Amino acid sequence: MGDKVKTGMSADKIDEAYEIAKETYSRFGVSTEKAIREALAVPVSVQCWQGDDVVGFEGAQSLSGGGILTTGNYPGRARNGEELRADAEFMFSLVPGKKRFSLHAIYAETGDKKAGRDALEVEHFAKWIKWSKQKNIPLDFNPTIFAHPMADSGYTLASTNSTIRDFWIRHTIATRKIASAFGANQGSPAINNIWVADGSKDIPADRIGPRQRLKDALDEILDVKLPPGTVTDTVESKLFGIGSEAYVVGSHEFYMGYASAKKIKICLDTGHFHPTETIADKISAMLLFLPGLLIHFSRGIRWDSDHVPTFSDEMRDACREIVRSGELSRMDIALDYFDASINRIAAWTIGFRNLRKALLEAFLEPTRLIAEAEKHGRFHERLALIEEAKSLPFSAVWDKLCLKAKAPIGAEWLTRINEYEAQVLKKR
Ligand code: RNT
Ligand code: ZN
Repeated sequence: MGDKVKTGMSADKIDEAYEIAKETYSRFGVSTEKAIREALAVPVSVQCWQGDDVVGFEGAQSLSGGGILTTGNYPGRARNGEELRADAEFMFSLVPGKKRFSLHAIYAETGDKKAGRDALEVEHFAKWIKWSKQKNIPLDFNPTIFAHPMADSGYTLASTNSTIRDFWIRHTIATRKIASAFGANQGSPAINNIWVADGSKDIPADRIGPRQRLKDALDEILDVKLPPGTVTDTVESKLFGIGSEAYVVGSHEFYMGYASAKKIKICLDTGHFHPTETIADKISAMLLFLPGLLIHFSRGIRWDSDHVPTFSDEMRDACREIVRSGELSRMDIALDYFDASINRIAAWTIGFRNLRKALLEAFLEPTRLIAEAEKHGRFHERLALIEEAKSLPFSAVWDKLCLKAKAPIGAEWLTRINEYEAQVLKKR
């Protein structure tokens, strides 16, 4: 590494800057104390798959299929449960606020015996459950309906082949049961997020048939009754994937209809829409018709490329809408990306810290004053306040949040990453 980032700003200095910021915000009617408390309390579910490039523990060497792709071969990929848990634990020490951890079915640890995806049981996740208890980090879950011979045709739950369709129905029911066991164990429901890559590379003749089959399969899966309050079912739409450029069965409109009819939550992934389409404005519209939303924060560059999300207008707008809606309790916030070309723990940390920052910024917005101006038709005031808010001393409050949460201040965490890289990752 070249010049080191100067670290170790003293707590005194942070407090000094914070006191000034606190006063500035209070002139806009905002309590920084409350904003810090609220921002830290929002659980952020971290995707385990950034740690190993979505490979999993079934013996695969790389991710294949499903219309998603990791590129890069930065050294240090976690190769088993022990390494992935150790890396995640280290990452958790670098990021402030409440955490959850999201697993995929391919992260089952079945020991010497192989278990088919349709035969997975909660015992295959015993190590994860034990770890989650020890660390007090609740788990979320995902069926893995890709990277498998039964997914090679490009169709799974929407397949015309009933052997294939039934296999994935059994798999997804199994994952709901596992998620439900997580939920019963941890005192908060575990999400089971259903995403299927089904679709067609080129223009299909039949668009409605696969959608009918997907609907029927989902009904079969979701009609299995599980103990109430243990699992949150979500369905994730997509616009296109690699190999499904022309048609995706589980499109936004499909799931919008399905989820509102079925009264389940939808997952909005920021990378799953047209390149200029963002999700912020969808939140309030969808909340009126659905029990809630799961957000996957990702970053597409030109396509759904799953880069590390930056502290972008897109992310900040979405967080503002999440907070402004006053419906946080109906929302689940998660990260979903996988970059194999950079230090994976840094990738996790950057995305997480950005998201926590954007949440803090949303809680710090002088929303009351802005809404007041709007109510009275004083739109120049509304615009002026929105613009003023952008240059309030946000970073002083962010530093204070990190201090409170005992997370590294500023870029201090980079030094720790470099040490971990030298001591652990490079030796793999
Ligand atoms: C893929 C979806 C999905 C996956 C994970 C690995 O485009 O976003 O959420 O990223 O299931
Ligand atoms: Zn996603």
